[in-house]
Formats: sequence, C-alpha cells, structure tokens
Amino acid sequence: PALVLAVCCLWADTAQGAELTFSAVKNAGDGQVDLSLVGTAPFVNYGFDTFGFDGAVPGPTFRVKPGETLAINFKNDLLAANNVGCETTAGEFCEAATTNLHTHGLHISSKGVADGLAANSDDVLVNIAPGASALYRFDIPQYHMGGTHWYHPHHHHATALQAGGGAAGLLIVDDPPGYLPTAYESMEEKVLFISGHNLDTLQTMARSAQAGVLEQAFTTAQAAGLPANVLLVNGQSLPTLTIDGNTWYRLRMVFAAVEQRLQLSTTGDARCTLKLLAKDGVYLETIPRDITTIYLYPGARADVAFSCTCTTYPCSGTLQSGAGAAAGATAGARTSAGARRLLQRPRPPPPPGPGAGMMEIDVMLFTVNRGTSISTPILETFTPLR
Ligand SMILES: [Cu+2]
Repeated sequence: PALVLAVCCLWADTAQGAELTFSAVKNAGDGQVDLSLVGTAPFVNYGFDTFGFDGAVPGPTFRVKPGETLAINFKNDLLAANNVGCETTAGEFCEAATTNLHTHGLHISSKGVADGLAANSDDVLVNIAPGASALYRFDIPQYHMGGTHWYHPHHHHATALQAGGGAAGLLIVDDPPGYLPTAYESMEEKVLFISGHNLDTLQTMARSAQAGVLEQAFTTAQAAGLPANVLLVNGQSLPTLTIDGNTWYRLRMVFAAVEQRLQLSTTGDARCTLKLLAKDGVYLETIPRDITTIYLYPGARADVAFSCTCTTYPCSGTLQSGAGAAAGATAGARTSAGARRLLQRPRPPPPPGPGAGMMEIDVMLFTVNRGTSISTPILETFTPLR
C-alpha cells in the first residue's frame, strides 16, 4: 500500500500526462511589446520559484517576419538585494540580478546603445541593473531565412543561472508566404520548448552567486522525493500532445539547457514518421530528410515534420531520449559515401565532465486520433532558396 501511495502522489504532484499547452504568441508586426524578467516564476509545482520571463517558464513566443523589427521594452524585475558583486562571491557566479537579452540564432547586429544606437540589438555586454528597463530593437534583415530560434539573458557570470533556471523563450522568424511548397507551408505547427534543469547544478550556482533564487532548489526536490534532473516541454513535465493520424505536423523544437543532451525517438503503438526540415534555424539544403532520431545539444533547434498512424484508433506513443535511439537511426538511414567515411573513423571518446551526458528520460506522450486524412500525404523534395 505504501508503494501505491507514493506512485499516486508523485504522479499527481507533477501533473504528468496533462495536455500540452503553449505560451502566448507575440507578433513583432503588432508593435512594441513589454517583457519582464522575474525571479518569482513557479518551478512547475516543486514549491520554489525560479527565473522566468513574464512570470513563466518558458516566456512568450515571439514571431517576426524578415524585414520587420522586434521591439521590446525590457524590464529587469529581479531584486537588487540578490545582485551580489563578482568581487564578493566565492566563485565565478555573481551579479545574479543583472541581466540583458540575447537572441540565440538570429543573424542581426550585435551592437547596442553603447555603440550609439537608440536601442539595443543583440549586444550581450549590455548590463541592465535590477529595477531598470532597456529598449531593444532587433532589426531582422529582409534576407533573413525563416527559422526556429530562442532568446535568453546573456549577462556573463549569471547566464547559466538565469537561462538554465528557466528565463528563456521561443523566437520564430516566419517564412515569407510561398517560400515553401503548400504541403510544408500548410502544416500545423507545434512548438516544443524543451528545457533541461539540473537542480543540483542550479542550486550550486545559485548558492555560489548568493542569488536568492534557486538556492534551495535541489534540497527542496530531494525532500519532496521529486526528480532533480528535470526536463520540461513548454514548462510541463511529461505532457501529452494530441494529434490527428495521417497528418503532418511541423514540430519546432528547442533544447533550452546549459548542459546535457537529448537523443529523441518515438516508441509505442503509434507508427510515426520523422522528417528533418531544419537544424538550428537553417533549412537543410534539400528537404525533407528521413530520420529516426533527433539529436539536440544545449541551445540546439530542430524543425521536424511528424506524422503518425494507428492500426486501431486512437493509439499512443512516447517521445523519449535514450541510447536506444542511436541503433534505430543507423539501421534505417541511407548512408552516403561521405557519411560512410565518417563512420569508419574511430569514435571520439564521450564528452568529459559531469552533466555532459545524454538524458535518458521520457520527454512527451502523444495520443493519435483518427482525423480526416486516410493516408499520410507525400512530402515532395524541395530545395529552399538561400
Ligand atoms: Cu544562447
């Protein structure tokens, strides 16, 4: 009976299996938006707070078209009392309440007010003190490729703590109309903002920086019997994505993390097809590419066309990260001459140091309903314009 009780309550506490939700979308074309960084965003329902934009993990999703300007009035709502200077803290982590904004992946100016601009672009050396605001204007060039990117603070000595704690969000550059063939352009998009939070690392950094936020993260999780190496999708632990069978979805995936990596594949009754469209916000030279495994390292993005069918509807599956995915990838993949040469080289040793390893974890559940399509549409081969 004790075991049953434990299973019941751990499940209930983390609300696993709940339907996947999505952050608010803010379009650059609608004008300047306000954004604030707080240290009071609830960390799932672990009972402690973390860093987050607009009070949540992840923050809002920004969408911008090539040629547009993403204008943000950014307010640092972190507490001055938590901004302990680098000459005072013991290690490399300090100034935990100083921040700025970085647009990870955009090909834009890295200049800011210090360079004489009226507002900051992607200048990671900007220091926004607790309580202060700053204006950002990210001018997206007309020639910018459409893609999946993300944003997070980049104040040195506090980046890993703030971004790793949850201060991050998705940033999408939209494809111009007609850029992709209809079969691609008409795909329903599902944003998967996958964030990794190693509470042990976060607590160590937070205590070192005397950050006020996250200093009890690991201790609290341990006391509650909750996992300390946490993976969230759109801020939820093991949510469920419900989709229609025989229908292509465009998964816009980000791995927002400062350590570890993911090796994703699907298991379950649902038979699913994965086709890679873009990596790190850049389209493949020719799309799509048949894959069985999605590799994500910290900061990486993958745009994947995803379709599932059931023998009997509805059916279900799991998107999981694990070593088993690698074998499947090799078995099914077509191997080019170049790739064969690479495969014949001796394998490099695994990455050194703690936390560099792959997370073995169930990431997301999915349920496949019958839908209206009786067969999965063929995706024509296409070479996106560069
Ligand atoms: Cu980054």
